[in-house]
Amino acid sequence: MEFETKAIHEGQAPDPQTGAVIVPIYLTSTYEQQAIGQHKGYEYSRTGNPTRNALEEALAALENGKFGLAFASGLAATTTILSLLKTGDHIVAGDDLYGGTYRLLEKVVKNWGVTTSYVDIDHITDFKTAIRPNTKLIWIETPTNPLLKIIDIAALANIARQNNIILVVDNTFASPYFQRPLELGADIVVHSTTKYLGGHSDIIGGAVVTSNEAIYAQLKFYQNAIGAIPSPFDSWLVLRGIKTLAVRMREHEKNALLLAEFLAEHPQVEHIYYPGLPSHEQHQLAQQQMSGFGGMISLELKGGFGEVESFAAKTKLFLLAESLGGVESLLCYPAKMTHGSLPETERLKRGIKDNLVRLSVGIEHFSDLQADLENALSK
Ligand code: P1T
Repeated sequence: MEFETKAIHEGQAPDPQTGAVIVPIYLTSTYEQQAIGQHKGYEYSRTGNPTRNALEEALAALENGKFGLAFASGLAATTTILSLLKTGDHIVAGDDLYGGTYRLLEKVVKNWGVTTSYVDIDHITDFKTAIRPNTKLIWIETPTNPLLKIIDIAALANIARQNNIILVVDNTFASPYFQRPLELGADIVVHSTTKYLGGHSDIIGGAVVTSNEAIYAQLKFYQNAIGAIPSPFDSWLVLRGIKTLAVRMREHEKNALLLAEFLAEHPQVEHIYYPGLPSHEQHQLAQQQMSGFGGMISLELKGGFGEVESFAAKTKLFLLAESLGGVESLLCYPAKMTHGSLPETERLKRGIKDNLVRLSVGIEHFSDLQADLENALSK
């Protein structure tokens, strides 16, 4: 089955009892048991819920994986994965990643006695050098948040396999429509479903997909034991979002490419980051491992914070807000918003400058979005 068909049908067969074409929202916390120890597969909704199960099946199908798990947020999914580690373990992470993931690693996971080394995403051999005898996990995003760097997943999967290390890829920015890390050798894929999978900026959610049965069994146990699960209603909203993922992603990308080309030529723009532009450092790699370049653009404006402030104040369609991946266009200032939890020195070391702006390009008409940016960039 092709991606578009899976998105509409996998895990979403008509309800056997009523024929309802759409998976019902099972608003129940518990299930009657026929006798002690005898039930219909459901005991308690933290452990399992039919609406969530439908979402989990759909998620697995989209990533071409065997098992899916849904969570209350992207960070809930991340925390559950990181719970696989024990005191004394070590993580190697790409240095460009969501500020909240960095905060979790440095302010929470470090307290468990699990440390993280950050490696420059541009130098894959540095990952090899950073591996220690106690390294258990490699964590990357590609494209990265917010600099949209690309890392060779297959090459990194080889390094991970040779060293018996789990490779986790946060696939939030690409979505499974444009990139499927498990096919390239990653062990676990994680998503903030808040973004493209949900697609309408109306829920917070997370997902994990893997084809490794042992990892799945552990994570399934932790999903129930830790309890960071999504509600049936939120599960249903993500499931509904998924149905239109393919058509939305095509529109996000079409608009983003045109806007990136426009911005690259604009005199007020100092630098542009979009993997779909031939000028992007890893454009060829992006072409190889992704089937499209996505809807995220970052840019550095000529000038500093003052110019960014005025730009953000002038856009009307690009709303100043955290998050991404919804149908509406958003503008974010990473230094103070998504990456505000990084100490300034760490932020600057990673190349997140004071004049960096991130755009989540929505699916409005391109000409309106271009006019909005053109107006905001005018002196
Ligand atoms: O917000 P939450 O659903 O918990 O997802 C966390 C998360 C994980 N991974 C990536 C790549 C992310 O971008 C995020 C959340 N990011 C934003 C809110 C943002 O504006 O970048």
